Amino acid sequence: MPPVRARLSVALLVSALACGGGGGSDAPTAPAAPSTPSTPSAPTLPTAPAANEIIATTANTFNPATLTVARGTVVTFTFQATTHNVIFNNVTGAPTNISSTSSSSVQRTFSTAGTFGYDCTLHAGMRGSVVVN
Ligand SMILES: [Cu+2]
Repeated sequence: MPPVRARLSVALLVSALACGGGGGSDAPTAPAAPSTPSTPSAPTLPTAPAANEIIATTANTFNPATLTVARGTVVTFTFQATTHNVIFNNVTGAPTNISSTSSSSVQRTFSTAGTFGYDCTLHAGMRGSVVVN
């Protein structure tokens, strides 16, 4: 418990500050308007792929470009709003191609070990691969 004098000093200091250092006007200042919290907009891009998911993006890329999975894994190809297809290289064990689609998800099972490259034939250079161990 501090001595009474100490507490009194604090009280005097507070009142000195409250009167604004010997100022004149007592005009009340308008309180600051409460800031309106901005509502964060849900990001649409880029969307991080889930495990065993490849996203065909509106930026004409496959994300991830290379996905490595264990044999027997079901991979989900998720197509954003842009139309893409998935045409696998002609390699034994490659899954069935995915014809042009958008705003949907298509699953393919990779049952054979190997590297399975694929292209979207609608967009030059849009390609990826699935490495199956
Ligand atoms: Cu494409």
